[in-house]
Amino acid sequence: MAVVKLVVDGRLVEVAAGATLLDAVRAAGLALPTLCHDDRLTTVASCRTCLVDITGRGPAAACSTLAEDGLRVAVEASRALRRDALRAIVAGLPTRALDVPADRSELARQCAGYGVTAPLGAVTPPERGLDHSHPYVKLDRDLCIACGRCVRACAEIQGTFVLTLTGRGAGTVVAPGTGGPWAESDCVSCGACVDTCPTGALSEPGLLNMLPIERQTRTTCGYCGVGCSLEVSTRDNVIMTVRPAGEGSVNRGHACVKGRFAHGFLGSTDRLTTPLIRRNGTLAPASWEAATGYVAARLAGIRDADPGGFAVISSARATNEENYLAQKFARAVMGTNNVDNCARLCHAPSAAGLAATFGLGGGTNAFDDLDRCDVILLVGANPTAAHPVVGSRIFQRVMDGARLVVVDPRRTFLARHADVHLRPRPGTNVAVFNGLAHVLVREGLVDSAFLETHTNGYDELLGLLEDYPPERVAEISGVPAHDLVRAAVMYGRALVPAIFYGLGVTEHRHGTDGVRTLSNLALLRGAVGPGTGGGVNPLRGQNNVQGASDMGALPDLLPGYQKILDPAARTRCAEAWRADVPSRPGLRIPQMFAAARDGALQALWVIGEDVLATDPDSASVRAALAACPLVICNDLFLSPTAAAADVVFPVAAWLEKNGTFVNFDRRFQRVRAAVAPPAGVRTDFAVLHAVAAGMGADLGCPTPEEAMAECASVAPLFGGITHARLDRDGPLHWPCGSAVSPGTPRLYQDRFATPDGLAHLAARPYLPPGEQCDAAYPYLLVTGRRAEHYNSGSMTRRTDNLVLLTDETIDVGPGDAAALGLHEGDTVRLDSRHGMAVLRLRITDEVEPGQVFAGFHFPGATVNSLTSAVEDEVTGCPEYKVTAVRISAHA
Ligand SMILES: Nc1nc2c(c(=O)[nH]1)N[C@H]1C(S)=C(S)[C@@H](COP(=O)(O)OP(=O)(O)OC[C@H]3O[C@@H](n4cnc5c(=O)[nH]c(N)nc54)[C@H](O)[C@@H]3O)O[C@H]1N2
Ligand SMILES: Nc1nc2c(c(=O)[nH]1)N[C@H]1C(S)=C(S)[C@@H](COP(=O)(O)OP(=O)(O)OC[C@H]3O[C@@H](n4cnc5c(=O)[nH]c(N)nc54)[C@H](O)[C@@H]3O)O[C@H]1N2
Ligand code: SF4
Ligand code: SF4
Ligand SMILES: [Mo]
Repeated sequence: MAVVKLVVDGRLVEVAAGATLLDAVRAAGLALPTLCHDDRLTTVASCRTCLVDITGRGPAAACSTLAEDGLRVAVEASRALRRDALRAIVAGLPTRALDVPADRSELARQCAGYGVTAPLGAVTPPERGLDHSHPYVKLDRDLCIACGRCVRACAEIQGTFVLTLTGRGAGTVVAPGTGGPWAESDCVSCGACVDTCPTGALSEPGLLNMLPIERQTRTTCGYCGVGCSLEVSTRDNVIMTVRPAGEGSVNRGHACVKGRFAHGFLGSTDRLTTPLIRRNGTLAPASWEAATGYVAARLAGIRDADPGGFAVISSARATNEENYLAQKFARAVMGTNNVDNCARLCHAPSAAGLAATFGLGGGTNAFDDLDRCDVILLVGANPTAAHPVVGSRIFQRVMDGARLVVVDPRRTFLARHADVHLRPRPGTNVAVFNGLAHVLVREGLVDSAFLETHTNGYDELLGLLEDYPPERVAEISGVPAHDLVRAAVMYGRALVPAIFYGLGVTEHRHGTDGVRTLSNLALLRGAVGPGTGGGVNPLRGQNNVQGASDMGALPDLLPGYQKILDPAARTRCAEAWRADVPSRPGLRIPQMFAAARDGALQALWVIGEDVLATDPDSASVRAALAACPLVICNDLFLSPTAAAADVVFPVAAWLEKNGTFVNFDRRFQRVRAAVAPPAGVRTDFAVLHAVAAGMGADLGCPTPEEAMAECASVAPLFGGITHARLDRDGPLHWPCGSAVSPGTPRLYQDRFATPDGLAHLAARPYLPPGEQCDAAYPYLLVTGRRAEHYNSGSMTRRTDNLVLLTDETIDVGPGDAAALGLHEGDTVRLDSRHGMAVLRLRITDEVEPGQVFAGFHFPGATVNSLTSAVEDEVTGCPEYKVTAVRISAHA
């Protein structure tokens, strides 16, 4: 790379060609005020606070002047230039601008450094007032210096284009482009504008924000699988702000409304703070000793009589260390493999499908590989709502010229910006993927050398693909043949194509076939592993769903995906645990419920999953809980599931505990307690230990750090992962087999991880979904996510996110609504073959005629009483995406 040499305050510095004087000044170890500049944003050079003196040329704005060979730049000697610029800015502001705590205002900080004070006898400028309409983003117009950073952050980081600068001259101020109050704009509450604001004109609510920060804790977001690094500021054990961490983090200084703002649930008045035991039919407070003692005694009886009578659903919301302990409790203390986690409801087909195709059950590439991609194939995922930081990055890539193909029955935000949008009838993915593969072959867009060297199964696949010409695929899926061809050619001709996908692929009767036939496309194109492409990347859901599975909270797999049927793996664990490891695979979540209904399950421990709200066909789940003699539930709140339990343990949330999570691109990251849990509340980790101790068993590893170390000792995939290393070096991608391994952001660079080193193409035919519409149930209901709320909503509904979205709606197209004689806002009743729900009608063109969409974030709306028990034939993942319903006005 070409370098430029120049002199800064007498020191010779070298910077890359194209660097600015600001870069050169920083390279010399010096700093400048940069009030209108943010490295992530377009440069405007309007504030003049970064002026430096170039010998022979005079003053120049460092942020916008290119470094050139031989320049001599004076920084110290030019302080007066910058002080004058700061003075000019301060002169136009009310004096309180300098009272904003320095840790929240770059202006206050720089003025302190340059000795700039509020001018004596300053005339307070005319007041422009506040906009406090929005629950999370507060605007004090009088502190606005019209630097425009917020406007650019909203456009260039978030991609929402809400803001603009209005007015003239000194009266210029930021405002939502719509002109009305902030709350009525399209703002998605990502916080990017607040984070970049250099004066505190934009801030978050809370009186504490008038005070300096007391403590900062770097942790990992506990909502979705992106795993954003967050910097949590606290005072007196209360959270002041949560801000995204910058360089080096997966989120690169961005976050979303959940991780950034939705922490108010921690202090919710209905937080559980004491264990509960059911006595005479009602849950009554009990001491920790009584509750753990009671559970230990009951479980000891089951262990001695019939270990298979116990099952545990471990939590993808909890840490790796807690999941490790939960599966160890099931196996080593209770003697059963009946342990599972919500990956079953979500990406179990990804784990199974990706492992069968490539060898390992995780996504193939690091998220950063997106930067190299020229074509993105986004399938059955709505990251704008569900993984907002990913949604923004994909959108920014598209604005930078990458092509986008979206496969989704709904017209999502990214679908509106796609080059091609394929809208298959829900449940017909396999036909569409086979159709795309057919076109790749027909158009000669396959990488024959890659197929020859790195795959098997090609001939069989070719035979199958003959049955999937675009015209036939159009009949099955409703996707026009010419659109299918355009999409295939776009993907096929890309230099670096990447596939990102979500639950629209997995939550189907043939979800694993969907993952496998989608993976075929990357293989045909040689765009994964030893090829050059962006691979196949599931947008895994929960903060730690990857980790819960990695830790072996699965009925057939030990930590690190070692098969329970493998005697060597069992021996390795048995030696570390000093206990036998049962050899018979255990029950999956749906099988646990079935066993309960059959009277075969004596105790079910549900750690952090609201099965009554989020598992399908709620009526049958309720029957299972009712039939099970002992239901134990760990939760923060009295969720519907906790309310139906016999013992409830009140537990700590992610902001209150220590450990690690694994995010969607296989990154181990540290979780650190920012605040202490409320009095009376313990961690899942402590609860598991206490119950084991009550049974006379020792789970070992008394701290999360030791649990991770023990896991590393039994699971070769994670052999090099320790808390100490994560603290020192930052995140590590698995596989990371030893203390010297740097981790593996991109999998399969030499060969695939299957026994023969080859990737296995899958010849899987299209088979119809489990649910079908008929005259009695004519509409097809798809369920999925809303940006403002998270799964059961237990946390987000206890924050001001509830102001942003107050209830659940059923989304219906304008034509269907008219045909039904229904209007926006009407209360409507949905009936399926399994149950009924009552929702408010929202009319939108996002859904196709004949299809309707609902979230499932408000348990009171009982959306999951509608969904069926149909499941993926390989993994048991529910068919949440296809339910036949009838719609009528609510009486
Ligand atoms: N705000 C928010 N974020 C979340 C969550 C949340 O509840 N709220 N939950 C987290 C969790 S646990 C998960 S797993 C992820 C899920 O993240 P996503 O997978 O993005 O979530 P969904 O909205 O369930 O489904 C994605 C899309 O699949 C489409 N789809 C439905 N059927 C089909 C089909 O047959 N074919 C195709 N191609 N597409 C189809 C739907 O229209 C929908 O737009 O989100 C995580 N992030
Ligand atoms: N109709 C429909 N239903 C779905 C889906 C769909 O697309 N459509 N998606 C499915 C998917 S992908 C998923 S992942 C599931 C998610 O379903 P759940 O896992 O049930 O949902 P959550 O709300 O994430 O969390 C469950 C509970 O964990 C508690 N909790 C949070 N943190 C902790 C913790 O650290 N420890 C403990 N012990 N508890 C904690 C919360 O308060 C909450 O009550 O929903 C599934 N349900
Ligand atoms: S919070 Fe995000 S979406 Fe809203 S105005 Fe600020 S940058 Fe834009
Ligand atoms: S994108 Fe996901 S991980 Fe990042 S802040 Fe939002 S919820 Fe948290
Ligand atoms: Mo999920």
